[in-house]
Amino acid sequence: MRLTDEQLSQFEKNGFLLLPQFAQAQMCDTIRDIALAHLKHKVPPVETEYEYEIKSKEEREKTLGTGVPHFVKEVSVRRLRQVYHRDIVFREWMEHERIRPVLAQILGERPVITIAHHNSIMTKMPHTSTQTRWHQDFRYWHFENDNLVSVWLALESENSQNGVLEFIPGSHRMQFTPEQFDEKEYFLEDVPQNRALIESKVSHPLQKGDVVLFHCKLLHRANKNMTDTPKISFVYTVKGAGNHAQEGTRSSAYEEIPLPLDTLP
Ligand SMILES: O=C(O)CCC(=O)C(=O)O
Repeated sequence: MRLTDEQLSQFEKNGFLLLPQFAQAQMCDTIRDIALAHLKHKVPPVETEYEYEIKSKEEREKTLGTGVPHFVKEVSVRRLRQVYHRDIVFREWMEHERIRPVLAQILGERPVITIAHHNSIMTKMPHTSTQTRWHQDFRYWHFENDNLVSVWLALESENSQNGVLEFIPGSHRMQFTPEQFDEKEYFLEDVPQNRALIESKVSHPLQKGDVVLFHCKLLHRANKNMTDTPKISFVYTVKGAGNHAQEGTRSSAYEEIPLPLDTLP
């Protein structure tokens, strides 16, 4: 598949692009079944609600990806990390021939999967999940430039009740000051200039098989899950091949997987 010029302009302008009914339902069901088994057994590496909500940014960077922390049995898993190596079904989706040309077009160069960051099954569990506050993924990552895009795949319905993603269109191209963020790099909701911007937020309910591409600087958030059913999604990030991770940072600490370049972007 190739994106139209209009779709590329939409991504450039808004910082995200919805691709309805992009992935086959059967593949989504298989991914979900495998993910549920890994979640049930808390197969490491995982991120827990505890790590996400309580710990400081520095503490979180230290524990992520190192295995199961001692407290993990009692707390809810928020995400399964490093899913590329967990199962061939996960790998096949990330390398799928339908998505590869789209990613090359969006990035304008050869796409490379980063294992260091979003390479995850993301959950919102009933009763235990928390909201994800407004943030830009790029603030937590360390790359030479911002040519990175995340690929979100809905494995079932996602809506305002179970924590669908919300975006601030165009925020990936805006300049912000440090005062607009708290010490954990969340975009403050009680600063007047932020409040005005947050009013422009949008969200699109998703169905199984829908894909959302979003830029690494786009401000986004998600509510907690207020239903009785887990919400499970797949998210992974690709970068342009010419965009290198900074040495000595977590972004450079994991393998990268270049995708085949089928046609010139
Ligand atoms: O909690 C969610 O579903 C949103 C995930 C997210 O924003 C992120 O992982 O960057």
